[in-house]
Amino acid sequence: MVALRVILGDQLSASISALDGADKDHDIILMAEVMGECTYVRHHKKKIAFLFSAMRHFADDLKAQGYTVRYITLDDPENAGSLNAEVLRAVNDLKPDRIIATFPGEYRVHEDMKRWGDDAGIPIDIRHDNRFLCAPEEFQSWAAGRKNLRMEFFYREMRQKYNILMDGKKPEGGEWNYDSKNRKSPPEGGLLIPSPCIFTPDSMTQDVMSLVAEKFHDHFGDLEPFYFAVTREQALRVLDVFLKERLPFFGDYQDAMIQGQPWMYHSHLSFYLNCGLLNPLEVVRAAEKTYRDGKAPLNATEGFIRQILGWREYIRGIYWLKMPDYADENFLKATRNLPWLYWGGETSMNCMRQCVDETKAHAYAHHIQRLMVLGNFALLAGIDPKQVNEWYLVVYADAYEWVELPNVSGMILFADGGYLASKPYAASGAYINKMSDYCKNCTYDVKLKEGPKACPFNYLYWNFMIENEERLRGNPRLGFSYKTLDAMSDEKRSTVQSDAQKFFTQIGI
Ligand code: FAD
Ligand code: DLZ
Ligand code: SF4
Repeated sequence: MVALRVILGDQLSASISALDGADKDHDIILMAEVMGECTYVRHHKKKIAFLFSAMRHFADDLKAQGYTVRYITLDDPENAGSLNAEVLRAVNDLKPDRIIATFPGEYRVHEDMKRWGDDAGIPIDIRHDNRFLCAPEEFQSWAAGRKNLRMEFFYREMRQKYNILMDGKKPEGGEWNYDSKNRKSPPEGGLLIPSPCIFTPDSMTQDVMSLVAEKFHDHFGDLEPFYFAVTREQALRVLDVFLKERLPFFGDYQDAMIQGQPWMYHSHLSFYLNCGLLNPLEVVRAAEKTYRDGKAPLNATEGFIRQILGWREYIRGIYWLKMPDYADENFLKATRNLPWLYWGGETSMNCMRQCVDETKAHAYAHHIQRLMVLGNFALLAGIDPKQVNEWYLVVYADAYEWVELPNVSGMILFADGGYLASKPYAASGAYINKMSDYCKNCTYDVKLKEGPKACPFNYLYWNFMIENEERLRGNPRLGFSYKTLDAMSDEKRSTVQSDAQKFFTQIGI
């Protein structure tokens, strides 16, 4: 019996279920760099280089462990261009008896994968992705009968299930959530933020970089300098340095944004978690140990663990629960085009420029930049969810549809009508001014509400409330905003609308 065991680019874990029970003497592992996966959306150059290099290093590790690996490089003259075609080609060449794969991260790939067996004329075994902590079926049972899902309750169950930060049956310290102690504004005198953990590209990464520079020169984003971890050993080093240097301050400055500081006290682990170099449970347990050893406070540790044990699993649960319809949701009927400024076009909005420039340079932006600057703008400007989703999937090195789509359609755009979030995360310039130093260097004035010098977020916020009045007025959490809008004079309302229209014309949407 010979099995063809397929490992995708985001399944780079030695414990991946596709390898369970592998017979090193007979089975063959297939890994393939394919144009189809790089261009179904035109991924950021750094993201492609990162994944190809991590794939090649992982394949070498497997070979060193005695596996037979059929690794197809992008420039292989025989490369058939897609995962489907590479699986078929391998079956034709190697004549295996069956195909074994692990459940993929995207709905479109799962639809294809289900057909691999029939297309090849042999059975296929698609196994659970055991790296996640809540299986899609388990999430479905949790969600059954609930009208609105809220992460907090899901998270508490996950804490108990995995016995993380528990004191017997009670949460450690008596509270489930310490956010009231988190989220400080950046202090006036600045912060001493440690440098990120970076790596010099080895010859394998350099080969990949040349390939990416040649084949994807017209994709968005800077390829160089390249400094990501590309092996498990390096990813473990990033984790270690995070726990020592950044975790203690993670909670305090979780929502802070400082010009020229893309990395802040965040972990920068999403790249490695999402492609399999790190396992979420090992990261969560390592953070808990740091707290138990007295090396990080509870508010920071709980806040960090909640992101992985809570948000990450919850987001994935929603994706598999709601697909494929979720991708077409547009509750607010938003239809404007994504403005060119998201691709690096000129803008006078300093916050947007900083976040786009950092995204272009690093294929990374931290959560609050994605949510409250880039996302808030897309929400207030009424940008078509399809275009916003595509942008987020392209530009971040940690983006796969299972995690990108619910964050974009559910969390920032309220496109699902409130399934994931109880209200839209809409905010005026005051929020950005409170949590960042961007406004100090902006040509707009965050204190002005109208006119050409006013911060666009200020009038876009009210324009958004007016444009969506019919759909949002009934939301109890927006009661205060609609009360304020009701008290607005007709003249003020029309100034808001005309300022917004002028701004949309100016940015070409
Ligand atoms: P940290 O701030 O250090 O957080 C620790 C970990 O928690 C992250 O590595 C991540 O695994 C997890 N996490 C935190 N928040 C979320 C969340 N909302 N959803 C899922 N996991 C979370 N994350 C992605 O991994 N891929 C994406 O494509 C992605 N797209 C996003 C789009 C939008 C509009 C928003 C608002 C958020 C998105 N996120 C995405 C979530 C979050 O912004 C990133 O996980 C985080 O910025 C990654 O940086 P970090 O590793 O330094 O995170
Ligand atoms: C993102 C990505 C890219 C850019 N390239 C490849 C590739 O060439 N080969 C591969 O197996 N996987 C790649 N990936 C990751 C896949 O897109 C990912 O496995 C699916 O989207 C499922 O999550
Ligand atoms: Fe952004 Fe407005 Fe502040 Fe300028 S003034 S940085 S546009 S929030």
